[in-house]
Amino acid sequence: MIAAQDRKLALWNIAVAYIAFLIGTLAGLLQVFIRNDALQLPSWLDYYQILTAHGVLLALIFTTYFIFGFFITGMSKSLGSFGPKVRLVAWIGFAVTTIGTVLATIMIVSGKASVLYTFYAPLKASGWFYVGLALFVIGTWITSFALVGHYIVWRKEHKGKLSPLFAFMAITTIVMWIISCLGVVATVVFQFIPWAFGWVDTINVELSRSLFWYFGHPLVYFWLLPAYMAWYVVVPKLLGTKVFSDSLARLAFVLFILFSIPVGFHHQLTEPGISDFWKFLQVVLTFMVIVPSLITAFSMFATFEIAGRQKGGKGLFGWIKKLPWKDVRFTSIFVAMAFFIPGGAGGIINASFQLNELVHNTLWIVGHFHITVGTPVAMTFMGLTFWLIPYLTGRKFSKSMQKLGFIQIITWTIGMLLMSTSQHILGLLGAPRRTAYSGYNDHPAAQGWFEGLITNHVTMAVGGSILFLSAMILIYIVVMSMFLSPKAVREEDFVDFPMAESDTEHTPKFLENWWIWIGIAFALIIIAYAIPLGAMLDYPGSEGYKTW
Ligand code: HAS
Repeated sequence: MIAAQDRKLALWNIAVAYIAFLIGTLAGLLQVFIRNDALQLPSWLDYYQILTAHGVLLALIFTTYFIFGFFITGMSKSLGSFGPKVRLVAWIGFAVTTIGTVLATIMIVSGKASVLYTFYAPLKASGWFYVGLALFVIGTWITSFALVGHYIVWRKEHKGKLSPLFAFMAITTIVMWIISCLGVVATVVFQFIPWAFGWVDTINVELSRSLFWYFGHPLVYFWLLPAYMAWYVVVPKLLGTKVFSDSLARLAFVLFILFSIPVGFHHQLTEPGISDFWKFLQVVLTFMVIVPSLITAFSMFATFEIAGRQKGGKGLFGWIKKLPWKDVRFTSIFVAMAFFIPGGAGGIINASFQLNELVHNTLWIVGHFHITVGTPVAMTFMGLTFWLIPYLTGRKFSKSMQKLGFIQIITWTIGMLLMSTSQHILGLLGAPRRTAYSGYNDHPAAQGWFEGLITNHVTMAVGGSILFLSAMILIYIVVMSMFLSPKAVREEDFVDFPMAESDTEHTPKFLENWWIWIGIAFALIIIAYAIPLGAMLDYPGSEGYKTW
């Protein structure tokens, strides 16, 4: 069990994550009904307001707080309890992040920032929304520095040793996060804030979008890597085996530092302000960032097979039956992984220069992010929640909770299959994304989007409603595990942090030489970005628009 003060810190982070989850999923439910033309909002509430709340609260706030709750617990478990200074800095980080979150949320709720989570210029929100965003990012940096400080102390005390795999992976994710946030901080502080407060008249749109996507793509790996940490470190323990290969796991993570950042242009392939050469280069680098995910898929299959065979599984596939299907902590994560097979394939389609033309501004992309961040990541976090909160509160995770956990992941799976499949197909049929109403005054092309079983906005709404039901079951489990479930008293009732052993005997030491990886990462960033961003500095600016 980790120190009580560290548990408190982690629990506060997880609590804020789930408050954001609750409001964010409610916004999601309203959205699918509006897009289905089944709901008219009152005049004081705007579709884009809800869409912004949904994106910001789920994609940014829920994920970030949950990730830090998980990191704090795992770092304290694997490296030992935090010292008083580390704890203080982590609390300051939490406070600054939360001030930023509250400020940005107030601006969204009061209708002053309906600019979606990508806040593309020249849409112009209240300056305080951008101040909130800046504080949010700076707060996460402060918490990150606390965790890095804890890691540095450990390394000084264990000279020449490789750090535990969990800590290594957390630091890799943090390094990637800090480097990538430089882009969003630059655009928010130097472009958006002066413009939104009226200190300058115009904003350089192409530059702001490029700086956003310099951050926006590694952002998706900031969500994914903690899920991968669970796959590499937690899953083998649940299967009763070791990490398949410590070196391969570390290699996959450092490849994310190198290749996750210089690829942001693949979100801007349809924009005229960037020349084809730079788009092509970044598309090639995008295909490099697929490699560590393929390494992860390989490692997972190997882990499953080894564990199944150790338990007596015979023949080509006999080991599958030996996996612990009745353990919701495992099954939830397995389903999450399975979703990432089509999710990743969709990403490869998006990144293919020509195919992107077909899917870019359509519901296909919405389908893509629901089967990447919305399931592989979110469902892994759900699988972690089932034991992480009881571990931190010292409460039981009873058999009835386990059953409820199964109902929750089954409903999430069904809801997501219905919703994301119809989103993908509707996207191919031309249904746009980021739009409030999809009926288009009964235009024949739009009417087709209300026909067919899967190619139908109604299917999407049914899926969305099932997802909302699932989210409420999860909230019930969270509240029970935080406050109401009976305290564990007997030894066997205590829920532990499942952290698998990892053999570092053959792991090359250079994998933990950060200067090599940070150095190469910056070299790649300069190659991919210096010239095109430099050219953008001369682009004319635009006035702001408030379209809502
Ligand atoms: Fe993406 C757009 C390309 C991964 C999220 N992406 C988005 C947006 C979001 C997002 C939110 O190139 C929308 C942004 C917006 O608002 O405009 N994406 C990729 C590529 C990958 C990728 C190449 N995306 C993700 C992940 C996300 C995420 C991860 C969130 C967590 N994406 C794009 C592109 C766009 C884009 C373009 C812009 C589109 C546009 O035009 O706007 C790759 O990282 C994917 C690699 C993954 C794999 C899969 C490996 C499979 C594994 C599972 C193994 C399973 C096991 C279980 C072991 C190669 C590891 C076995 C079970 C059985 C049942 C057999």
